[in-house]
Amino acid sequence: MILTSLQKEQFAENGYIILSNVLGGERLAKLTDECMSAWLAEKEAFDPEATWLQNSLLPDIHHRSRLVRDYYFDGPLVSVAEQLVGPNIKGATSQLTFKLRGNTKPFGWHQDNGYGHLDPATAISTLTALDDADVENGCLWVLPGSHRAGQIDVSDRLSAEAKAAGADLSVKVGRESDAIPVALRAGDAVVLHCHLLHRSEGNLSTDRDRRILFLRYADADAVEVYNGRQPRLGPLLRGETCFSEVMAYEREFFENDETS
Ligand SMILES: O=C(O)CCC(=O)C(=O)O
Repeated sequence: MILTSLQKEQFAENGYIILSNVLGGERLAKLTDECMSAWLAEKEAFDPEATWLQNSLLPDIHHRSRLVRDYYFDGPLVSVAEQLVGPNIKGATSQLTFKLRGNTKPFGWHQDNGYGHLDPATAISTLTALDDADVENGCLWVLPGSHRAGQIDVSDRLSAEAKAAGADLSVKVGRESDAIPVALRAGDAVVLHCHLLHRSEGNLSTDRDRRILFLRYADADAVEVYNGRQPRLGPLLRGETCFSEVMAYEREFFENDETS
């Protein structure tokens, strides 16, 4: 997928772009089915007392779905990452963020580089909609241009205990009225700069789920600032890396991929 110069300018200016029809047809339907099966096998029903991690997140979905793995490792978003991040790319996160009907909990304003501070701060998050998403069923809201202010310090909330308890790293924003909802059709994706402030409301629809496949891509040499600057481990997808542990990471998926 080749970005136009306008799309690259919009990404630089606003901190996000929307890509239409990244996935579609039978491929989208089958991938959604694989994700839903993984979700139902592992997750409990929504509990208003539970954390976001418990209610709304299933990590490492590429370990559980062959179609997600293909899309994460070699789909159109990898080429988008090369154009926005650079020639050396690793996968930094794969997860489902599902707000099924009845999951009414919002997720406050945050930067993805707050939850996982990587250096260089060039990582992108891609959120592919598996359902149509709009204000009623809990689509994302963004604060255009907010990425240009850089990293917000949330390090006081980053202890291991706080993280294990699903720390809330949300922040207050000054110009909430500038926020805009990002409505997506199923198969569209929104790409976020790692400093862009975004949030979502709960799913207030009674008959529509809001399922997102969340994939994060980073420079292949990116390190975890919150973790003694250890290299972020993730599959090397394009180019090269100076870290042998990244080079070796999940090689089994490339060399002998028989799981489904
Ligand atoms: O899925 C959502 O509603 C919000 C997800 C999100 O913003 C994130 O995971 O960074």
